[in-house]
Amino acid sequence: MTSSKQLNKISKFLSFVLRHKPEAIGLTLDDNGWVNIDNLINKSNKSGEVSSINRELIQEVVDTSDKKRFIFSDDGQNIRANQGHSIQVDLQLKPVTPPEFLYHGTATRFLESIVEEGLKPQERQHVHLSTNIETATAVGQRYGKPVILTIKALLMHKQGLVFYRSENGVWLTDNVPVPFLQTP
Ligand code: HQG
Repeated sequence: MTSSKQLNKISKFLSFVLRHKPEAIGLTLDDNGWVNIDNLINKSNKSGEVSSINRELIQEVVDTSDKKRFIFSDDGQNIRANQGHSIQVDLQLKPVTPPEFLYHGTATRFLESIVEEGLKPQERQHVHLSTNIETATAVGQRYGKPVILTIKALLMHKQGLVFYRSENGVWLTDNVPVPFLQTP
């Protein structure tokens, strides 16, 4: 068994490469965010950023990922991140109707700006929202004292704003204008 610390390190490395900077190890993602697994393994091992990655380890990371961050293609040859990209990829997600409310966890220090300009995707392709407050709290905690914003998602949808849900259940939208935000 690989230690959870080791798996976490590989997971973070895969997030970095598959969401943000494939070129850091000489990789290119295809238009839909996929990369060939053998190529990923070769380039990762040459990079010296992680020690001896192999298919079994990647499988273990995928299987144990609490948020199901990665997915294999049907033929098992390729892998991609399910969401969270800062680089331009087309995940071919279909618009879906959201529940009445969704949640976004952020840090209190961002609130002033958020209530003025709404939620923006910042470096990523979308604003990330969740159906549950626990997940939102954990996300917000990464940046400081967490605060949970309630998003009037169904109302946004009714007014023509589009929502997607990633393979791993994260809700995505382009931005959340101020009128649809509720602070605690
Ligand atoms: C904030 C995790 C000031 C926003 C989670 C957030 C997620 C503003 C930060 C995924 C703002 C961006 C994404 C505005 C937004 N003014 N601050 N107008 N609009 N912000 O990391 O949502 O564990 O890009 O509130 O599960 O925190 O990494 O987004 O605090 O799905 O797999 O700007 O990351 O997944 O931060 O997290 P991020 P996020 P993983």
